[in-house]
Amino acid sequence: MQNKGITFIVFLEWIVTVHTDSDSAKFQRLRCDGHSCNPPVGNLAIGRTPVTLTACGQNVSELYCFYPEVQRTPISCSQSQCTKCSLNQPENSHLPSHMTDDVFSSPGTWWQSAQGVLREEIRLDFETEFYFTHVIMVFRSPRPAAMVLERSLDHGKTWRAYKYFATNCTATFGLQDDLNEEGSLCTSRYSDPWPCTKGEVIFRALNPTNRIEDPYSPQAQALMKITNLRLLLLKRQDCPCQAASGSQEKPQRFAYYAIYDLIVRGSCFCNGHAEECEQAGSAPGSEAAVHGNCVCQHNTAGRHCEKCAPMYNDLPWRPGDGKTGAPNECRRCRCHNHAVSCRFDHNVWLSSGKKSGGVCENCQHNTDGHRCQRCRAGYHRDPTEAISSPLACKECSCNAVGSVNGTLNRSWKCHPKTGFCYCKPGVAGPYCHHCLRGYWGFGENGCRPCDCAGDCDPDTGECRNSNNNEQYLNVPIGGRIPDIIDSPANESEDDWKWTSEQGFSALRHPEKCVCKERMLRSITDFCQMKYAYVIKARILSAHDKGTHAEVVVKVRKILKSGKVKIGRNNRSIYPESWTNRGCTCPILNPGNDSSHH
Ligand SMILES: *[C@@H]1O[C@H](CO)[C@@H](O)[C@H](O)[C@H]1NC(C)=O
Ligand SMILES: *[C@@H]1O[C@H](CO)[C@@H](O)[C@H](O)[C@H]1NC(C)=O
Ligand SMILES: *[C@@H]1O[C@H](CO)[C@@H](O)[C@H](O)[C@H]1NC(C)=O
Ligand SMILES: *[C@@H]1O[C@H](CO)[C@@H](O)[C@H](O)[C@H]1NC(C)=O
Ligand SMILES: *[C@@H]1O[C@H](CO)[C@@H](O)[C@H](O)[C@H]1NC(C)=O
Ligand SMILES: *[C@@H]1O[C@H](CO)[C@@H](O)[C@H](O)[C@H]1NC(C)=O
Ligand SMILES: *[C@@H]1O[C@H](CO)[C@@H](O)[C@H](O)[C@H]1NC(C)=O
Ligand SMILES: [Ca+2]
Repeated sequence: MQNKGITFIVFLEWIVTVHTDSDSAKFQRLRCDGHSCNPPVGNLAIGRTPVTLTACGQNVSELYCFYPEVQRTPISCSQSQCTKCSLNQPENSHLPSHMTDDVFSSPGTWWQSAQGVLREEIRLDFETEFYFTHVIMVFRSPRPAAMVLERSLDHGKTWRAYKYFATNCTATFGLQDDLNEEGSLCTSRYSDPWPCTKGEVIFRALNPTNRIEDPYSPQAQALMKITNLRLLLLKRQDCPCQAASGSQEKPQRFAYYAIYDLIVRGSCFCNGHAEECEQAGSAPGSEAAVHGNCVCQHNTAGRHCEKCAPMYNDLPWRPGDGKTGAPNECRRCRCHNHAVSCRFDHNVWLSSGKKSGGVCENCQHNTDGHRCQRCRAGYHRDPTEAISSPLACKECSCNAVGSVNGTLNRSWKCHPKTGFCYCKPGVAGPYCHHCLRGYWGFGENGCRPCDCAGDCDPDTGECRNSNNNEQYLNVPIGGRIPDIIDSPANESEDDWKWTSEQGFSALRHPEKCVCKERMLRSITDFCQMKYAYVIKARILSAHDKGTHAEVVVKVRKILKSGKVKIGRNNRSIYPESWTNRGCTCPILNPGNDSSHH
């Protein structure tokens, strides 16, 4: 009584759930929400026609005989009956499709082989992979004395046996009988000639001897995934009544295989990422059929949700965990609205400490990088636009005469973050369009240093004496050799917003300039470069003049000399411009012996 009550409640619940849910897609999503999920199990054979080698009456109509009643005891054999079969007469045809029609709406239909066949084959081909759980067959003829149930995972190229069936496993297949040895590949359980009709054969892919906890684990898949199922009928056997009753009919008229029903239970295969499937390609359109194309959830894609959706490859794909219920969803890549797909890159994944492996594909809007997080060469961030804006990157606008390509990356026209151009020697300004203070003669080779300690006319080079009372800042002794480093883009920050045409001094605006140390190499390296002057000098002092530095040195050795004669005495020098990236920085370690150009 108690049990019946529970069954009734469960049934009622099911009815209520199904009927109150108007939006089935929403319902599906809820079921999959935060959980691994899978489509319901159904009869895979419905709507799919098995292939057999023969059918009764395929050429000419055949007369055949049978025992009509289910025989439980050998003593009570009924009288055999005889009738004819013909494929040309619908009422007398017994087609392969009669095995898989609906047991309830079309009861009592069956497939029958041609008479006298020794070997038959019943094959069920699926358009894609399915998860097979068990098969039930109901024979009309006596069950075969020997047969094999096989499956293929490669659309019929190779086959593996699920189970051997024989009246005597050792004699027929050389295998142990699973009645004697649990888990054996062969059984005699379903090979008895009794009953002579309506004898069943049942096989389960998952039985108590091969327990599997996670139905999506590789072992479970190896066992349950199929693209084809076939039954090889290898040996007929007669109904014992034939001999017992001394039938008058020719034995040949009983010599065939016949099957009422072939029920293949299983489900669409979705790796734990779908609750619903739809028709796959040329597959059967029947409403009752189990369809093969998963309606993927958890940001997965593919017929079997076997990969992540195009924009969701930040983590490696994994199947849902049927044991713990973990959905193992695919995670969206961060591409800042500049890409529609990403791929998973194992090296990126490893270098991120297994946190993120997504690499955006085909970054649009002149962006670049794994996450489309920076501007591509020739473009720079527009600080007034958000990184996710299509206008986030602006084309570099550099003076063609005064600028060169980047030094850190030859393909850069301007700094990708600031937009500052890379200037030729002696040239300054964010677009490299004028001479640095203390330099003159803007042209193809940049600007030349003034032939005087102070400033000079930028066009004529004529010295000015107006800088005598200018304030000098002392460069700290032992300071680091500064440069702008190519810091990783930080798209969350609108850094460096200055608009001034002036470059900035690292001393006066330490927050605007990022500096890094750079070792000066051997003096002979400088001699091989294109520099006009190479001297070895002792630095006496250095002064920050805002746009450039003035360094007073004692010249010790002249290795290469240009137009202007350099004596071995105290002298002011003006190192090459560093304003080309927005900052000017002293480059020497004052007080130390250094080489300089
Ligand atoms: C039916 O006819 C085909 C060719 O016409 C022949 O190969 C086949 O053996 C015949 N089958 C039977 C059961 O007679
Ligand atoms: C099965 O066949 C083997 C050898 O052919 C025989 O020894 C054995 O007795 C048979 N078993 C049964 C149950 O008939
Ligand atoms: C230079 O930049 C381009 C584009 O931003 C990049 O593909 C390339 O790898 C960079 N080269 C080096 C040496 O950093
Ligand atoms: C500067 O960059 C452009 C475009 O990338 C390239 O064609 C040119 O050869 C580069 N020049 C130098 C000197 O590297
Ligand atoms: C990026 O900027 C934010 C906000 O200023 C800061 O918290 C974060 O540490 C920065 N990240 C990097 C890699 O510099
Ligand atoms: C060079 O400068 C040093 C330090 O300022 C000074 O002691 C020295 O006399 C100067 N020598 C010449 C030749 O001016
Ligand atoms: C000169 O520079 C070298 C290398 O950086 C350093 O080891 C040495 O101490 C410096 N000498 C003086 C006098 O600062
Ligand atoms: Ca049937």
